Amino acid sequence: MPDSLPPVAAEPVNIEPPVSALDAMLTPADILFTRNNGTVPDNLPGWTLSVTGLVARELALTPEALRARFPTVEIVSVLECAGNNRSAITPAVDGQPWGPGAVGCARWTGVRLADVLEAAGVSPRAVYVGFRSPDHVIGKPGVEALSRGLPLAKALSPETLIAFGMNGAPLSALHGAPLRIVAPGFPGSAWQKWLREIVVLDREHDGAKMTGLDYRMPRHPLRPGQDPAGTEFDVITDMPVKSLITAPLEGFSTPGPVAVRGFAWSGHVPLAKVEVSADGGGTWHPARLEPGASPWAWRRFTTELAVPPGPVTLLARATDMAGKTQPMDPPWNPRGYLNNAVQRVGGVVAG
Ligand SMILES: Nc1nc2c(c(=O)[nH]1)N[C@H]1C(S)=C(S)[C@@H](COP(=O)(O)O)O[C@H]1N2
Ligand SMILES: [Mo]
Repeated sequence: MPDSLPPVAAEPVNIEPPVSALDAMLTPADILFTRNNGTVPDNLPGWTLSVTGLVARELALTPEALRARFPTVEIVSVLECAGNNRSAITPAVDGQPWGPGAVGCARWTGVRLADVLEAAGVSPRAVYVGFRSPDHVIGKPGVEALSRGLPLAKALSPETLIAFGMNGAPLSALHGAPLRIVAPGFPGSAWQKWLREIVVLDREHDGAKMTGLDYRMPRHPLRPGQDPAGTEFDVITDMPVKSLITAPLEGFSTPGPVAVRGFAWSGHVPLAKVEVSADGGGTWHPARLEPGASPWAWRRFTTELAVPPGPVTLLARATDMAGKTQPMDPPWNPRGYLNNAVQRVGGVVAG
């Protein structure tokens, strides 16, 4: 990774770019945030992907055999960590203290997970697929770092890939080479990297970080700071509507009118609109919304705001087709997931 992207924690490797680096339709591989719950497996010889569990025919495929056997598809999709912008949540919560940059959008190349599952012959009893990888907890060889999965319906959905490429190049080690899951609309945690095993199951997978408070949301809202004991949690299966102002940047100084731009995206419910405010949310102005490269890609928004000279805070608010909109303040939960609160960018309009 470039020296310009400082790790927010030394070990495991977790790296977040500044918002200024995210102002591109496709996020370059060395700019995209990286999240690793344990070690980063690299250059492992003789990689084989196995498909086992409730299948008619078990499969064992090298990455080359996978590419030769199934059609190659490409999809542009946002990848966002469920904990993106967790650091803005109060009272503070445990977890990687991400700012707003644990998100990006890339072109992913791979094969459909559905095609591979079809070749294996999924049993009618199957409801879930589990994933396994060789990364382990730092200092604890043999202890799985992360073993996530997908509901069968999402595993069979055409946008869900086993990817080997990103932005036209082979996947890098940090982004999951040789094979990773791409699950558009799901949180980054479901995008299993260094994929080596797919297990077809008749119940929700219970691998590392599938249970307890990990990547799960309370079924009913909690008060900020509330003890979650006795609360039921569900695996996160959809990402909320959200926007990111990429220009101007915090601390800007510019003459008016102020040109505002950024990106907006949502999970499984398509995006409807983006609005921008320069008066703390009193009035909202519609932004132009450009088409996305795919239904799963982020979309550029732009607008110019006539703002009187002086200090100003810019806000952007996206709304999805179901009418859900970004809240003004972060919703609280014990691990600080799914913070899609309206972002605030402060600066000065010169007279
Ligand atoms: N095997 C494995 N896969 C993983 C992880 C991990 O720790 N181990 N982290 C997950 C999480 S929490 C996120 S947000 C994404 C990040 O993908 P990236 O590093 O390519 O940005 O990978 C996911 N896949
Ligand atoms: Mo994540």
